[in-house]
Amino acid sequence: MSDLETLKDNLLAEVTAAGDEAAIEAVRVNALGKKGSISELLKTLGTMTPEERQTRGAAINALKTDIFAAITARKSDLKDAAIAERLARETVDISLPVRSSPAERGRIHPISQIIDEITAIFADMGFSIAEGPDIETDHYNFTALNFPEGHPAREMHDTFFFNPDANGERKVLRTHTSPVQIRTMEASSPPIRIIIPGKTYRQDSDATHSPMFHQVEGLVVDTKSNVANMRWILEEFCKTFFEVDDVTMRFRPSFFPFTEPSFEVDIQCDRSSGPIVKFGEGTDWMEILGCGMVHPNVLRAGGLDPDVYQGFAWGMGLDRIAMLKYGMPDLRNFFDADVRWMSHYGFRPLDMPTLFGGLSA
Ligand code: 2U9
Repeated sequence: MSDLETLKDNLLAEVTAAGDEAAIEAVRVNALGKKGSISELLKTLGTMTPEERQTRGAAINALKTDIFAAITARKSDLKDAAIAERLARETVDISLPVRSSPAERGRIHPISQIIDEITAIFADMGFSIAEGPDIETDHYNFTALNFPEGHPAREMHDTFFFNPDANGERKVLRTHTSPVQIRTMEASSPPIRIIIPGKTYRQDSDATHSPMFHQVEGLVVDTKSNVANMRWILEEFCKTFFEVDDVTMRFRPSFFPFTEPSFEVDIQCDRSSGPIVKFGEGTDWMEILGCGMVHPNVLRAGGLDPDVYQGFAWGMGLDRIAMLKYGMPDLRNFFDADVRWMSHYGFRPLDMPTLFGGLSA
């Protein structure tokens, strides 16, 4: 047997033995690659006499053609076999139930839901949302809001103070969202209609108080804003928020440094049937917010002339309102990040509160 016939038999045996696509590729490289056995033989063609080239040269080329055809055929068979094997392995049981999507399993925190509900109501009345920093200067948190230096009301807020910076300035965790109203007055001009939902901080912790809590405040500034406008807005808000046709509200005189006159507002309700309070009926009263006409000093601090503009503002703690509306007994659960609590009290992410769809439907 000639050397070419021996080589051909060996290579065909290797082709037959190749069990997968990687193995047949290795056979191809060994035979037909740059330094492959057949390629090396082809290189000798240049050194042959014309007679040799006619016999041995033709035999080498025939060998190359046969081996190339054998490799190509085996490659195709192995590829088909790999696909067939994968199809057999990767079966799908179409009778299995569909796995629920994260959008279906996840829940919206009741506080986020309450904020979405309140912003939907005020957006419908033409209000926009304003935001500001949680870490505030003493100026925006107190001085601009008519809390004079050394005034006892500063102490009433149980403020978290930062250590003084290089200039001796002591920043605070904002004790209310009111600094955002000052920043908005400075940055824009009336008419202003904003609501400010956000986190606020005071040193207080029990079943109904958390050191981080949530507020929504509102501010309207125009040339003729008055207490009657404020009362209408707050009544409309309460009717929509508590999802009742009518509410009876009581405005009691109060004191806040940033408003004059100031009021605390109670809403008539029925507390006789457990933790879920019924609104729009009953003979009990529940305090739900504070409000008042913006103090002239506060308008001035915001860069507005109190002889031209007047405004009204209100503030409401969100955590207690959420507890009341949805019957949650302990505020501390809000911040435990307990999945079981969330799956019970949380809201479905696609059930966005809208006025036309029903707020908490
Ligand atoms: C500016 C001017 C006036 C916001 C107001 C209240 C009354 C109020 C409390 C309710 C419960 C805070 O969460 S709570 O403890 N807030 O009673 N807030 S008037 O008045 C402003 C705000 C900003 C420039």
